[in-house]
Amino acid sequence: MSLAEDVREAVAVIQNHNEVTIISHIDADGITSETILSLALSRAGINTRSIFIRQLDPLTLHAVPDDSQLTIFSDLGSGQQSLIMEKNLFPDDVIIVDHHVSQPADAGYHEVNALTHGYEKLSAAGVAYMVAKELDNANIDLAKLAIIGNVGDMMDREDLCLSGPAREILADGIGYGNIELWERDLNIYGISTRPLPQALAYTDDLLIPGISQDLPGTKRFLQRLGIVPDERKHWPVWQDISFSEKQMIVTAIVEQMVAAGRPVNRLFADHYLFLDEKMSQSPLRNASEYATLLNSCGRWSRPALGDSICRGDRGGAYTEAYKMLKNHRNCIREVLQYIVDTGVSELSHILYLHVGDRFPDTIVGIGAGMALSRLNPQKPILIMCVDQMDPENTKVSMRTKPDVIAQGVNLQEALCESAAKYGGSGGGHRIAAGAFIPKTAEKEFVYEVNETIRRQLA
Ligand SMILES: [Mn+2]
Repeated sequence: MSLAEDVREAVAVIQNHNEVTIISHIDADGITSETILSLALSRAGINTRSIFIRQLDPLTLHAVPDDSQLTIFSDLGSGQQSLIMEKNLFPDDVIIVDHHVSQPADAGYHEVNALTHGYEKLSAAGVAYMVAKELDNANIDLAKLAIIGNVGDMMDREDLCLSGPAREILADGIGYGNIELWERDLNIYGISTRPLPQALAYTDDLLIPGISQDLPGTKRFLQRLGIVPDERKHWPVWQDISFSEKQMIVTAIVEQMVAAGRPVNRLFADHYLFLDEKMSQSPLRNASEYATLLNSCGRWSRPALGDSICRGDRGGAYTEAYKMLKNHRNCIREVLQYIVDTGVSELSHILYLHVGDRFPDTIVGIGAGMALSRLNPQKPILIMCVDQMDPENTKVSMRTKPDVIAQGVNLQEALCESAAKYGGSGGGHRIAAGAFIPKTAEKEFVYEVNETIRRQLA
């Protein structure tokens, strides 16, 4: 069966039910998946309730109800089908909407999984959107949320644009009129709210001589081009400067890169802007900052707040989510600074560090990903921290760069294989993955992962 056929089958099952429970993941992709599904279903007259979980495992299984007529798992579930079987749900009462590696069980649940069909660049929100659109074509207003989910899961990072089915969803949103595509614009993060010097200096995808990781240098660079802070000492943001100013900056950057013999292939990326959001200083104005705001809600145990934002609450929920975002950014900065200051240990094929219980385990991986550009981006980074749910366990996060993936590295496989050897479990994606292992296995585990990465590169 094709992905479209799986979508149609799922919709037929949904239409046989009038009560649905949606179990979804707490990150931006999980939150947007949940909002897309619950809005589309309620528009079709189906009652829904939603439950967010950090991951589906024996500890969270109790959150899955036994009484519901239909349970939809979104952005999780594909890899936990034998676990779901413990709930003794009827196969026709379970739908899995996911994009993680699938481990089908005998139960024969209805599974709609992008990855199973070879679409590596389509997240769960994209699959959820396909289900919503199949339910009713009028749901194309939800394409915006699907784009946020895809960007949140970094589906655009390797190619620096969305591709495949995600690109078709983008076309729906542009056609509907709430999305604007800025094609091949400068590849920086924070185009709506981040002061330009910070956006240029701290985008970790770029290595611009005299600019990257050099804030004073970046300010001098901008000043030389006549771009200066206003009378209140506020620097402009990328989205607000004029086209000619952008051209001037890009030309100067290209010149500096070429002079230094650096490749310019990662200098340009697509940006997705939302025309129905406030124009000035709103993190909801573009997809990647919107995704960060949702992640901050989820990572700090308020995923339902993110859902309210996705449903359009720009009052109390927004004020609160904005505070979460500020706090989230500060904490990630602390993790990043700690990793850079402390330094990492280096093995033949990975970098690693244990940060203890200094930081919430939900943001350590994000900080690690950002620290990578300031360390040795040629080697994947492995960060360990205490599992806050169970201090006898260690949470492991790994991050790497697209060019390392291109050489054959797969962090999801490396962590799953290695964790299984010590009675732990892992999951995630080739470029970013996580695992839980017994604390006692830490030392051996790090060497095991290093070996696995070495084999992958061989
Ligand atoms: Mn996802």
